[in-house]
Formats: sequence, structure tokens, C-alpha cells
Amino acid sequence: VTTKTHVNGLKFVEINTDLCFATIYLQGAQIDQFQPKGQQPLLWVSSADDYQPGNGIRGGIPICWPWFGQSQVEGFPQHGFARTTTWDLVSVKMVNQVAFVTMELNVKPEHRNFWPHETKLQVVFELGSKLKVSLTNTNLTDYPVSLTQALHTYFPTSDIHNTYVSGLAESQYIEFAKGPYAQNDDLVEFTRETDRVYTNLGAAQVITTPEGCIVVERENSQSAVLWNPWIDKSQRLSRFNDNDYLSMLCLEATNVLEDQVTLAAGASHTLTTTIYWQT
Ligand code: TA6
Repeated sequence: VTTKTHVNGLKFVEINTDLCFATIYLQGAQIDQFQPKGQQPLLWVSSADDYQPGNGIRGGIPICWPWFGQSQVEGFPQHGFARTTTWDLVSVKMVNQVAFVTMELNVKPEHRNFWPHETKLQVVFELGSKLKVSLTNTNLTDYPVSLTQALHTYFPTSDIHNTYVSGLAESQYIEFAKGPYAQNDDLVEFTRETDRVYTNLGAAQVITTPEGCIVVERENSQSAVLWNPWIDKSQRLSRFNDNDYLSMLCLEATNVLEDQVTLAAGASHTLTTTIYWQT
């Protein structure tokens, strides 16, 4: 495990063990690559991203915090400010070939107007043949604090037209601010822009692609976002090629809408997602 600097100045941790290869950027504590040894990569990144400081990387797992989506407040950045802020590297440990990388976000004075609360945000990456990401909020104030958040995971596929998501049935979803709609079919396919917030959702979904089946598990999350920008939105997105929609999808572990996190004084909450190739 080594710490390196990208040509554009962004610092990252590189993990190269018998079990996996991964890179995690200190900006946003954003993992952009994870590949179990002997298997295909589990994360997707756009080739249009030039890793400029100040943006979130278009791929991997952006951490959306302390709000998901558009902020209610004019001028506040979409998906919060954690992903464009440099986190502190707390520790790197190896336990039986599994790497544990811990980073913390210490809210900076310039963020105080976005987030005037004393809270601690820590992420632990467990990197083995599976990737487990645990995001812990601790409320250091003496009053309740609420927030929404997402582990905004980008997954790869060689063909979106032969990619299906199962494990969404029996839940309902909101899309384009309409709904809720019942999710009756267990297999969801992609034929147009898809931007759904599922609620009351089971703890595991499976993404079937031509490369194999990716298992996506969530803990302490009853909601998830399923997103593919499709043709028109792909042309409007920053750091995204027009045809990138053909080779990616997002299935995000979230705490949004009625699933938002409300922390009593002194309380903690850990959102976890675990992803791996089903064998
Ligand atoms: O998670 C889906 C979404 O909210 C989409 O609506 C789209 O905006 C996407 O996130 C990417 O947002 P970003 O700010 O990273 O361009």
C-alpha cells in the first residue's frame, strides 16, 4: 500500500495485494478503481474525467454528504461538499491480506455555512476479494442532527442493453419527482433515462451484465438510487462521454427521503455497502 500523487496533484492511496488492486483519492475519500485479482474491475470511471482538483471524479464511489441531490439552499453544490473536499488519511492496516483504509472528513471553516454542526465523518474501506465501504456519522452536538447521504457507486458493463438489475421487486420508487410507482417486475432493464429513488428496499440487489453478476449489499439503508443518464442527459453531463451511458450504471446505497439519517446527540450511524462478483 503506497501513497502517490496524480499528475494533476491529487493524492491517492494505491492498494496492490494478493486479493485486489485499488486506488482511493484523498479528495472526497473517493475510490475510483477496485479490481479483485483474477476478476474484472467492479467500478467504472469515465475516460472523460481528467482528475482535476475541485471536481468529484466521474466514477468509482463518490460520497454524497451531507445532502443527496440538489440542495434546498441556492448555491449549495449538488450532492454536498464531501466529494470535493480533501479528507485526512487516518490509517492503513493489513489483516490477513485484507487492506483496511480509514479516512476522516474534518469539516473546514469554509463549509460552516453549508454545515454548521459538529459532526465526525469517517469512512473505512475494507479491500479484499470483496469491497466493503462503511461511512460513519457521529453527532458531536447536544441536539439532533439530520442529513441525507449516498455511496454513489458506478458499475461497469460492456452493454447496457444486456444489463439487468434484480432484487428491486416489492418496493416502490419515485422518478423525476413523480410517483411512487410500484416495482412489480423483479428484473429492471434500461431503455431510457432512469433516475429512480427506491424506498423500503431489500438489503441486496444483483446486477447482471455480460461480464457476470455483481452483488450489491447495503446495511442501515432502506433506500437506493438506480441511475443511467441515457442519450440526452449524457450530452449534458460534465466529464462524461456521449456514449458512456452504454457502459455504466449506478446503483447507490443511500439514506434519502424518509430514510434520511437523524442522529440524537452523541449518536452514530454507519451506512455500509459491500460489492463483489457472484461466483
Ligand atoms: O444519483 C443520480 C443523480 O442524482 C443524477 O440525477 C445525476 O445528477 C447524477 O446523480 C450525477 O450527479 P453529478 O452531480 O455527479 O453530476
